[in-house]
Amino acid sequence: MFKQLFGLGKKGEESPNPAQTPQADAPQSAVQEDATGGLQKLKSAVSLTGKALVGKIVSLGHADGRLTEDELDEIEETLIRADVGMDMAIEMTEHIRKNPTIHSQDKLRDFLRSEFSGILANVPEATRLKHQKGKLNLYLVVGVNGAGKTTLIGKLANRFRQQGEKVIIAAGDTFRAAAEDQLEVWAQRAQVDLVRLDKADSAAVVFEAIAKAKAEQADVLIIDTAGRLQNKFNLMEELRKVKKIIDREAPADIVYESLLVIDATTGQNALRQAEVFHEAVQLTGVALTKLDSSAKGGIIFNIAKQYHLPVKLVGVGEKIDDLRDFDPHAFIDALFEL
Ligand SMILES: Nc1nc2c(ncn2[C@@H]2O[C@H](COP(=O)(O)OP(=O)(O)OP(=O)(O)O)[C@@H](O)[C@H]2O)c(=O)[nH]1
Ligand SMILES: [Mg+2]
Repeated sequence: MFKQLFGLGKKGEESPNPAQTPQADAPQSAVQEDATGGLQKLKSAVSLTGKALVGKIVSLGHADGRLTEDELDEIEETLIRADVGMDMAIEMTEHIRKNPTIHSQDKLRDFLRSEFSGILANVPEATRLKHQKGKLNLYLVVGVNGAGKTTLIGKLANRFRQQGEKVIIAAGDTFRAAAEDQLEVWAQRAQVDLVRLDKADSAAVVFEAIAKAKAEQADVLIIDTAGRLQNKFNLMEELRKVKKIIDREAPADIVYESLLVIDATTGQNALRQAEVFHEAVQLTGVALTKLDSSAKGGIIFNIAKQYHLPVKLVGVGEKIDDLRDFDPHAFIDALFEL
């Protein structure tokens, strides 16, 4: 089911030259292949989780004989710490406890690999970010403050612009004074158009942005939103309004995604927000950021198992090229490559 490899953006430093022209022969798909530098970056991002999760558990395996109760407890704790979720941690440890034939290092590794692969294979939707040439591709980006929304938008905008697409980003976070300026910096870096309206609410910004996207036949519109308002109720009300404007104003045949941005370093806590956001905007997927600085990448299994939401994008650094499409196989390979 999951055939594609991580689609890798071009590897390199942030573009130092804003006047750089887009590559005329860039691939048309949302996914770019680059099997060298890009994959290396992913591997090093996943390696923190790999060592803390797979490395730790496998190291407890025995050449012969059974795991002790203390060692089994340590396996359970390791799974919990990596944020795979309490239920999964208990279930997996129980399975290991009952099956002494898998208490060797090799067998433990095989068991973990097949469990983790199975969980990701069960996510119902394809993991690839939806994208279609010739249509308006609209991405609404939501998540708690500091999760990495604005950065993700900059990276994504840059990727599509490099592929020769017309991209507009909309400063829908009108609550925090500096938010629009921050998005403006990203618009310049990515060399894309920005819609910002000072002293307006986000629904008005989104209205304007959709009107511009239609008038200019844009290929991509990405909408930034606030991570915090006066309170959670107001935030969700605002997001609902934004969603209503999209439903009303966008062309009927748009390609649409509502992406929840989750900070991999805060793991489990951020995940609890998923339901609230889902209720407001009907999420279609997750972008997991800061994988490069987290040993809690096990959250990916938790998201898949509990929320049945596909992880579509992974942030592996702060730079403009540090974005990867999520591919379960490549993620598992990286996780087990120690
Ligand atoms: N290491 C690392 N840092 C990241 C990544 N993505 C974002 N960041 C950093 O996380 C911090 C917060 O990112 P923002 O994009 O401002 O987050 P936000 O969700 O827009 O925050 P609010 O606007 O406050 O709601 C910044 O310092 C980013 O550089 C990533 O993939 N890896
Ligand atoms: Mg922001």
